[in-house]
Amino acid sequence: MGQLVDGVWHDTNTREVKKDGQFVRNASAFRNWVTAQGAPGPTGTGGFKAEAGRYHLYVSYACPWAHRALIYRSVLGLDDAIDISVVHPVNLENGWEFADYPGATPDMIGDARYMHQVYTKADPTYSGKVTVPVLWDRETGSIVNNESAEVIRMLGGEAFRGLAKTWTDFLPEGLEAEIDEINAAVYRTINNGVYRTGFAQSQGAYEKGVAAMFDMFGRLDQRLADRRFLHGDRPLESDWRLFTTMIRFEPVYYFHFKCNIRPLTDYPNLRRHTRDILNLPGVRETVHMDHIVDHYYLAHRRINPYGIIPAGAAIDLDGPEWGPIALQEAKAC
Ligand SMILES: N[C@@H](CCC(=O)N[C@@H](CS)C(=O)NCC(=O)O)C(=O)O
Repeated sequence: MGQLVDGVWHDTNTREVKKDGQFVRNASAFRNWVTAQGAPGPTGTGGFKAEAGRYHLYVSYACPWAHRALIYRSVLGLDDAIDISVVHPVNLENGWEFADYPGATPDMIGDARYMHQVYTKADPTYSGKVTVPVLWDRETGSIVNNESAEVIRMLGGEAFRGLAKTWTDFLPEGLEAEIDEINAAVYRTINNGVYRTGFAQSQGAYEKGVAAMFDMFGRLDQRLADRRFLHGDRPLESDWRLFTTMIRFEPVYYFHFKCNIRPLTDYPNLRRHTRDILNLPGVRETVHMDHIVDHYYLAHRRINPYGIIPAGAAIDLDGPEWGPIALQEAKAC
């Protein structure tokens, strides 16, 4: 995982570890907003009017942050309005790459071989990480935004409402504060918590991360005991944000990031929530387990140097006994 420095790619590790071994994620760099008439949004500059066919999403099917944007595009019916390019799941010394892999695509906008070339097209002197998702604007030939939390607020907001075939409000008035509060706690302990745990470089930082995560699992499991989704009977923004991490938990984070204080089966309501979301219209087709498993186990060479994929990572998402296949086989013995 390298980075760009003044527009030049360097295969050096990004510095996101503090002295005490704690992983701290850097903020995303492009923060403009697409709005109904092109007026400036909460951050960045204006000029990005919502129009069908104008915007493009660069994603990895492996990535939980990009998965948020893919889910909004699919569930809201924005697939005709916004097209996508999908990178190869295994990002090594050149970062994300457009290369042959089932489901991956070439760069559908330009002819970039690497995602870092998309960033330097937007800003030839860009310095920083080269991440997905990226919301690209064909008209200005630049990146609108590369922060998934904001990309989904745009896709689910008023700007794209007229372009969405099956628009639903995932951020209803009156619930914004509650949603923001849950989002922040889930981000800290779970969405980013799995990385904080997995990329920790000290025992203390790891233990802090994993304890906070499982404490949150307990709280969410309780919250979901008497309601189907986090805020009631239909999924809202915080449900989607929780889902993209939880669907990766059993195949990946449990083993790879050592998030293993207890199995997820000890949190039946939380696990049921993940499964319920998976079965909602438009969701299953956004989940590509081959990309997910190959990305984490084959690309993170610092924490899995030989690229061994644990046997328990094979998950049956479609059968009635949803869950790790090895566990089902063990039960059957
Ligand atoms: N805060 C960003 C994070 C995006 C992110 O870190 N994406 C990962 C993939 S899961 C990435 O592209 N990493 C490449 C790198 O760090 O070099 C967001 O939510 O959009």
